[in-house]
Amino acid sequence: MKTAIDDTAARIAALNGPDADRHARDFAHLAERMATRGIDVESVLARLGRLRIAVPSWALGTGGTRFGRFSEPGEPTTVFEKIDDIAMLDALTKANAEVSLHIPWDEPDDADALRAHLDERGIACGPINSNTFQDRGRPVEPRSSYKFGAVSNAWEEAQSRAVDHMLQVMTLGERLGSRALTVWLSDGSNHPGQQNFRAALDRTIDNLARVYAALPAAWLMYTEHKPFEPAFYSSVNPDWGTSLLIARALGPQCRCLVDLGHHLPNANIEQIVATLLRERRLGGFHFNDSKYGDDDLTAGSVKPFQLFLICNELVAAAADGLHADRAPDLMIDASHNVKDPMEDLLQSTEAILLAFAQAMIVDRASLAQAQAANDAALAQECLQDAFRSDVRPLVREVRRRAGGALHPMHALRALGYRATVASRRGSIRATGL
Ligand code: PSV
Ligand code: MN
Repeated sequence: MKTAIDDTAARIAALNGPDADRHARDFAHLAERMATRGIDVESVLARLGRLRIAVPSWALGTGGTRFGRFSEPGEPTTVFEKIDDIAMLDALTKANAEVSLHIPWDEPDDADALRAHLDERGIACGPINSNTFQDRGRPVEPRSSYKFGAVSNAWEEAQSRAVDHMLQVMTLGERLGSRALTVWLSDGSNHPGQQNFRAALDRTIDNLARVYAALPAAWLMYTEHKPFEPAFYSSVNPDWGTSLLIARALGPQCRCLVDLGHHLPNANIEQIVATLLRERRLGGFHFNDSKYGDDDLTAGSVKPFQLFLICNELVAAAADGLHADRAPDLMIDASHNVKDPMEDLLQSTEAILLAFAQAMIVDRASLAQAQAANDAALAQECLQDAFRSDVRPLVREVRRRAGGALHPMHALRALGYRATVASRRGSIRATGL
């Protein structure tokens, strides 16, 4: 089934052609400026080239709201087709060779066949997500339903069902080559008094400990916090502090996952990230952006400076040797209501790479000196200088050398990928989340 991306590399190279000279000039100019400032351009390019941004399997179809959903022609309907789409994204960006699967949304009938497909397409299985927030329309005994929560539910039947599911997801993940389980819980309450807060947290930790006990040695478990939705009065893991508390209670293989949309308004996410890094408990990210709540918008589209400041903490921590054993996993968690999901994922990937590139050219020695001297203006200047730099030539150069596209989104359109898959897959589909 190697149809759509067979001759992609040659076509991408051809599409790069008309802009090659201009890019070469832009890159040479930037490289020269960086060299005069004592920045090792090749080292920045190498570090940028190592970044891998996982694509969530649930974001390849159009998202939607409870008010409606408007599907795109040629949306993938199977996990195999989703992997094909990710392979195309990676052919363009050379930074997306990883999928984060959501189970049972993308549960394969045949795990070995999916593993073979992943290998053939060159896509790794990143952190795998358990889903204990939907009964998925199948008949369930009331006491086993997730209606009143999963691991925190007052009823043991629901708790056990959730634990069994997470164990099964780990078994599947092992067969697919994953090395981490991401646990986001919708558990919480909608009414004051509905839930005994302390007992709910006790049950959550006790049940997650059952899952943790089965973690393979090379695996990590990630706890993802979120303040509200779908529970609108309280969530059992509402904030980074509780997430850290759970991770600590479980053990060293448990770390916290930060979804940028899972914070109350104006939270200082970069400081949260720095604190989790300090504690060696930052497992990974779900990158997206938001204006009002958990909007799941394109990464960096609303608050690019925040994204840069977060990447700045990551780059600084890496320079200080934190998490040298295993860098935090970088994943996108977005939902596309009006855009072609693939185009949106390319835009998120671009924004994340640009923010990292900016963070990598921060003059850290000057910043440290300014901080030590309590020189607030100079410290801010160090960050602004990097943030206001146009680092697009760096990101493009990394891609060009790897055989990717100078302009991924335009290349995707020029390749006619969506039309090609629409003719094969059909034009009106109703998948998505
Ligand atoms: C919840 O809002 C979340 O951020 C979790 O990561 C879920 O797994 C994902 O979105 C999809 O619902
Ligand atoms: Mn998330």
